[in-house]
Parts: sequence; C-alpha cells; structure tokens
Amino acid sequence: MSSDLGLTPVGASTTKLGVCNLCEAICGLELTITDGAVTGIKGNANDPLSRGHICPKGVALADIYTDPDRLRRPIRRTGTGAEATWTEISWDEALDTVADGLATAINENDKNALGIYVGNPNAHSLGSMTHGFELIKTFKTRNKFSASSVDQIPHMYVGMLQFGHQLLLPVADLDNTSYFLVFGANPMASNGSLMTVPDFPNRVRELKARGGTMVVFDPRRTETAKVATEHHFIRPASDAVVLMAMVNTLLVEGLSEAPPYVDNLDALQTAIADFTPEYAESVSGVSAETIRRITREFAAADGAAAYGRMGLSTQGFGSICQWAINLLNLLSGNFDRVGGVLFPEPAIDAAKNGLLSAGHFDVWRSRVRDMPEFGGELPVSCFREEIDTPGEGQIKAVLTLAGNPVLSTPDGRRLSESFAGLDFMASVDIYLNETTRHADVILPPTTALERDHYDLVFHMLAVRNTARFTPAVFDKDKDAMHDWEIFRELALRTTARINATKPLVQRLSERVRLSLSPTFMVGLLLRLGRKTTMTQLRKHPEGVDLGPLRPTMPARLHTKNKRIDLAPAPLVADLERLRTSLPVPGEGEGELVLIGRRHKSDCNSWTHNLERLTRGKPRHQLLMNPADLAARGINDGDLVRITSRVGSVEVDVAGVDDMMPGVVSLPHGYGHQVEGTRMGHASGVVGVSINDLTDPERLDVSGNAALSGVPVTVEALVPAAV
Ligand SMILES: Nc1nc2c(c(=O)[nH]1)N[C@H]1C(S)=C(S)[C@@H](COP(=O)(O)OP(=O)(O)OC[C@H]3O[C@@H](n4cnc5c(=O)[nH]c(N)nc54)[C@H](O)[C@@H]3O)O[C@H]1N2
Ligand SMILES: Nc1nc2c(c(=O)[nH]1)N[C@H]1C(S)=C(S)[C@@H](COP(=O)(O)OP(=O)(O)OC[C@H]3O[C@@H](n4cnc5c(=O)[nH]c(N)nc54)[C@H](O)[C@@H]3O)O[C@H]1N2
Ligand code: SF4
Ligand SMILES: [Mo]
Repeated sequence: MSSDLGLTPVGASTTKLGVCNLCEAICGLELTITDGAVTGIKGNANDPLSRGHICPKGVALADIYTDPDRLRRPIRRTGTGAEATWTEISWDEALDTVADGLATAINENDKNALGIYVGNPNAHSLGSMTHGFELIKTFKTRNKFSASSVDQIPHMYVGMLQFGHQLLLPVADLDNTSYFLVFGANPMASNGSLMTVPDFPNRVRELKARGGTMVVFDPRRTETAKVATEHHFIRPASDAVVLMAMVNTLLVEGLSEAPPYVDNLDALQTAIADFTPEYAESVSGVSAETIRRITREFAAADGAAAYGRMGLSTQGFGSICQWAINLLNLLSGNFDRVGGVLFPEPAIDAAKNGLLSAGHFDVWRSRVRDMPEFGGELPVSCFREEIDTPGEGQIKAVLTLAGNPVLSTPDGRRLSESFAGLDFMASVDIYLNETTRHADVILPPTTALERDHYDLVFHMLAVRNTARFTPAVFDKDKDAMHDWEIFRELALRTTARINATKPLVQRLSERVRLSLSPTFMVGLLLRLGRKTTMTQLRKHPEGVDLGPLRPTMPARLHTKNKRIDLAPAPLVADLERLRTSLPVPGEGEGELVLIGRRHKSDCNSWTHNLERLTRGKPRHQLLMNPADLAARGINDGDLVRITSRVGSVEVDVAGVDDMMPGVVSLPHGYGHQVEGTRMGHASGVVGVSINDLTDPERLDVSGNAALSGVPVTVEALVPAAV
C-alpha cells in the first residue's frame, strides 16, 4: 500500500525518487504515482552518477511490483514434480518449517549437510548485504556456493594476488579516457559490469566526440562492437594469449613504463617471452600486425584503459586474462592514472572497513572433487556432486537465496534432478521457477520499491564517486517481510533448534547484529567513512557527488609490502596449462564453439514473464554464421540439435553475419520449464537453457566456471514451424 494514500487527493499525482536494482548501473529514477499506483518512471536527471539514464528494464521496475505472478506470501509444497501443489501458509509456520528442516539436516548429520546457494539479486539488495552474510555465517557450513563462480571470481582472485584484497578492482576512467580497449563485454546491452557506468551509450558518444577510440574484441559483432571505432573477431578462450602477446609487445618494444611500486618485471618477461603476436595469431585469428598496432596505439594514447568482462571471466583462462588486463594497464603507465584505470573511493569502503575480508584461496577443498575454495565459497560447478555423493559431509538440505542455479550454472538439468532428491529445500525468492519448484517452502521478501536502498556494492565499482540513500517508495504490506527480517528470523529460529549450542556471548552478539536495521547500519558505516552523513543523504535523495575518480596508489594497496607483484606464482604456473590446452585450429572436424549472450531487455533468468520486456522479435535462437549453416546443410530458421559432452538441446537457428565463423551463441537464463506459470511464456517463446550444454568439468584455475568456448556440434532436425 502506498504511503501516499490518504494524503493525496484522488487522481492527483506525486513524484518520488527511486532506484533501479536490476543491473550494476544503479540508475536513479523519478516515479510518478497516481492513486497509489506507479503511472510513470523516468531517469532522474539530477542524479550525479546516472544523469537521467534509464533502460527498458528500469521502465519495467513497477511491473515487478504489481506482477500477479510474484509471490507475496510464503507457500508450501505438497507432492512432487507434475503432482506438486502449493498452499499459502503464514509467515510463522513457514519460518518454523524452514528452521525445522535445516536444523534436522544439521542435527542428523553435521553442519556441512546444509548447502547454500546465493544468487545475483543479493548484491542488489541492501538487506541481503547487511543480513544475508550474517545468516550464512551462523550455519558455518563449508558447502557455500554462489553465482560468483559463474561470474567474477577471476577478478577477485587476481585482485587478491596483485593488490592484496579481493575487492580492490580497478575501474576504467571512462569519462576521461581517450582509448578504451574492451575484451568480452557488451555494455551497450549489459549497461556495464564491474564498472558501474549508467548511461554507457552517451558516455561512449562523448568519448568519441573528444577524439577518443573504443576497440572491441569479441567473437560476436555485438551492439557494443557496432558503436566501436574498431571491432575484431577473436576465437573464444584465446584472449589470454592475445593479451599476453600485447604485454610482451610492450616489453619487447620498450614501451613499458611501470610504476615504481611493482616487483618481478624480469620474472614476468621471462614467463611470457614465448607469447608472441605470431603465436597469438595462430590460436586466436587476430593478426599479429593488429596485435602490435593496437598495443602501440594503446601505449601512445593520452590515457588508455583496458577492460575485460564476462567473455574473459567465464572462460578456461579467466584469471590469466584478468592478470594480463592489469599488466596492460600497469605497464603502459595507465594504472592509477586519470584517463586510465583508477580505484573508486566509496563513502562506505568495504575493503577498508573490513566488511569483507581480503580473501583467501585453497584454505579448504571440496569433499568430492578436491577443488579449492575461494573467499569461503566452493565452485558452484561442484554443487551437484556434493548432493549426490554419499558419505560424511554430503549435502542433505539446500537453502537458496535469490538464485536460479538450475538455469544459471553448468549442467543445470542434472542439478535440478539432484535438488529433487534432497531431504529438504527452502528458497528465499519472489517467484516459483526452475529452482524454487524443488523447495518445500518458498519465502518471498519485499521488492525494490518497498525497501530502503543504499548501494554497498556498486559504488565501489563506479566510474564516479557518488553516494545515495533512497527510502522505500511504498510502505510494505502489513503481512510482508523484508529480506533482512526473513534472514534474521531464519538465523535465530534455526540456531535455537541446532543441538550444538553456541556460547551465550556469541548468541547475544549475533542477535544484536541481526536486529539492527540495514538503514541504521548504513548510518553507522557512513560515519566510519567520514565522506558524507545520513542527514546529508536524506537531504539529497538524488545522490551526493563526491567527485571524479583520482589516483590513490600505492597507499591503498593491501599487500604487506605495499607493492604489486607483476608475476604472482599461481598465475605464472597456470601459463603452462594455457600453452598446452588451447585447441589447435583445424582439429575437431565439424565442431563449433558455443558462447553466451545478453540482451537489453533480459535480466538473467527472470523477468521473462513481463510483457513489456518480452514483446518484439524472438531472441532465443541459436545464432550461427551463414557459412557454418551452409556447410551443414542447415537453413535459417531450421530446428537444430546442439550437443556438447554434457547434453543436447533443440532450438531454432538464425543465420547472422555478426557471428564469427566457427562460433555459435545462445542467451543464458532461457529454457523455462514450470508449467502453470507465465515465466518464459509471455512472448510465446520458451527457448532452451545454454546451461544444459555447459560443462561443470571446465574450470578456470580460480574455480570459476568456463561457460564460454564449449565445444559443440550442431545438426539439422526438421525445419521449424513458422
Ligand atoms: N551460460 C551462462 N550462464 C550464466 C551466465 C552467462 O553469461 N552464461 N551469467 C552468469 C551470471 S554473470 C550470473 S550473475 C548468474 C545469475 O545466476 P542466479 O543468481 O542464480 O540467477 P538469476 O537469474 O539472477 O536469478 C535470480 C533469482 O532471484 C529471484 N529474485 C529476483 N529479485 C529478487 C529479490 O529481490 N529477492 C529475492 N529473494 N529473490 C529475487 C528471481 O526470482 C530468481 O529466482 O548467471 C550466470 N550464468
Ligand atoms: N540487459 C542485461 N543487462 C545485464 C544482465 C542481463 O542479464 N541483461 N546481467 C548483468 C550481469 S549479472 C552481468 S555479470 C553483466 C555482464 O556484463 P557483460 O560482460 O558486459 O555482458 P555479456 O553480454 O555477458 O558480455 C560478454 C561478451 O563476451 C563475448 N564473449 C564470449 N566469449 C568470449 C571470449 O572467449 N572472448 C571474448 N573476447 N569475448 C567473448 C560475448 O559475445 C559477449 O558479447 O551484465 C549485467 N547486466
Ligand atoms: S541500466 Fe536499466 S536495468 Fe540497469 S539500473 Fe539503469 S534502468 Fe536499471
Ligand atoms: Mo553476473
């Protein structure tokens, strides 16, 4: 119910400021509210970071709020599979049932019998950031998984190795750079990632207007490639070699000007000496001449920034790629420099104030596959085997928090089967979907427009230093719970049922921490940071400008000696795997490699039931180069079968010149399967899940999944019905 009700005459409109939490751009919004309903949403032009930007998803934010499919009360399942029926139950009964289920698994086995999966929207909710981690900590299970290991772990691993902290991630100074070198990212569709850059389209226009250059390396001619100065096709998963050849060129041609606080330049030079532009050409399809020219241009530019995202992070050599990106910026003199890459100085600095630890690697390993943890999490590619393999430490109960791993993680179809065999499962989620349908109970929290927001994550990654606190636009229903309240109750009720009692002092301190509201905690943390105050932020709900990014190094390094290791041993060691395991072009007759894609109006695996975001041309198809179609006797629009080591899917194909020959693309987050919901049906198109093809055995050295570059074959079935 709107807090405006009763205060505003019938038919009159008010405006309220809100914030979009659907991607990392964190756009400020201005909502028009008439008779308690949102009748208009536009970007807030006064927001110092987003400057009025909004995309189609932001416009649809109120559709989520009013969505009849969205769960508003807890539901409990009886029966399984097609026979499942769901009944609404009270919060009290739901929370007790979940606490019973989780505690029983732990009491009858051990703490590792509980598996937890943390999904992407947690990063976009203040309550999850302040209370979700607290909940997870109370369980002490080693079986923690998250969307991070199908996403950005390589960045965090390399940040830890080179800068001493998993959250020290350099950000391109997009507003001042004159040369933006992009590998494997599509910010025109994604609005930027690990680079909070609302209004990317205009920021690129400005870059070009001031004479700057954007160069894109991508196996697909993407929306970003199309607005770039230059685009080059690159064979999936060969980027590490191309990037190292660029670093090598800087060194060989004497273009390097490293800052004084780096070590191990000689060791680096020796380690990568064989990564020549000619070798890179042979595996990547990018000519040696192009590699040399771009390296020289990059080094000569007055402020240049190299950036690599999902296409680099989620391949077999994600960590080497991120290391090489850092090396390019460091050795070309663009590290910690205006117009190069810089470290944001957020008003709440989680790296500085210890909210999140510096990170650790391989402190323990997974039970079945012996895979190292990173930052307390195991690779999500190991999730299924930990459920299926009997023995001490086997997962018997699962809790998912805002995640849909059945569609989002490798071999999701089999993970779904494993979920079906659990003793107990609970999900904190706002929809019934491919994952949550296996839950015994679903606990749905309030959504973006009903909760206060301060962004604890994305100010740390933003191209400008700003701070913004947005009070809830609508009051929550009397009978609704915020995520942080659910987390608090789950922590307290489950702890009370777990046999191994914790010391009284620990229980009390947990209770106190869990009882502080997220907003109160933001106030405290702002005081620690001393850059702004809650009073100031409440006075300026559009956001407070804290100025452009500026040099802060080496003082902010978290390494013991305040220096940067150019050649961290684990990464140097991984170069051998790179040398020996890259596929030789020409081998694997008939084989193609599969990559993913994102669209402007998709939001990972959800929002596919919203009319506003699914209308228009179907976008679920396999994209394939016309020459590859012709070579297999396949016609545009045919139904094809795609097969990988892990499985097969059938979908219609679209021939497009935008695909590099030899490479095919499917979007992720498609393939909705829950009968009786509109998820994926709004446009009449369900599509298939790319993660029924991706392979949990394919991993980066950091444990991150290699979703990109999966070898597949494609064959024609019958022509698709039109
Ligand atoms: N092949 C392939 N796989 C990929 C990717 C890829 O590029 N290719 N991308 C990967 C990446 S980068 C990511 S981040 C992951 C995402 O992986 P996940 O986080 O597992 O998946 P999402 O689709 O983001 O699922 C979001 C879930 O949260 C629920 N939800 C939405 N809002 C809220 C809320 O406010 N509160 C609660 N409690 N629940 C909410 C939705 O109903 C949905 O179930 O997918 C990864 N998987
Ligand atoms: N509209 C929209 N925006 C989103 C999301 C969404 O689902 N929809 N998801 C959000 C999330 S969770 C994230 S993590 C970000 C991701 O943000 P981005 O990384 O910008 O998005 P992607 O579309 O995954 O871009 C990856 C690019 O890498 C290319 N690629 C694939 N394999 C390779 C390779 O081996 N080498 C190279 N060089 N390129 C390769 C792909 O063709 C693709 O263009 O987007 C966020 N924003
Ligand atoms: S770019 Fe779109 S989805 Fe992302 S925060 Fe802005 S309005 Fe929301
Ligand atoms: Mo992501």
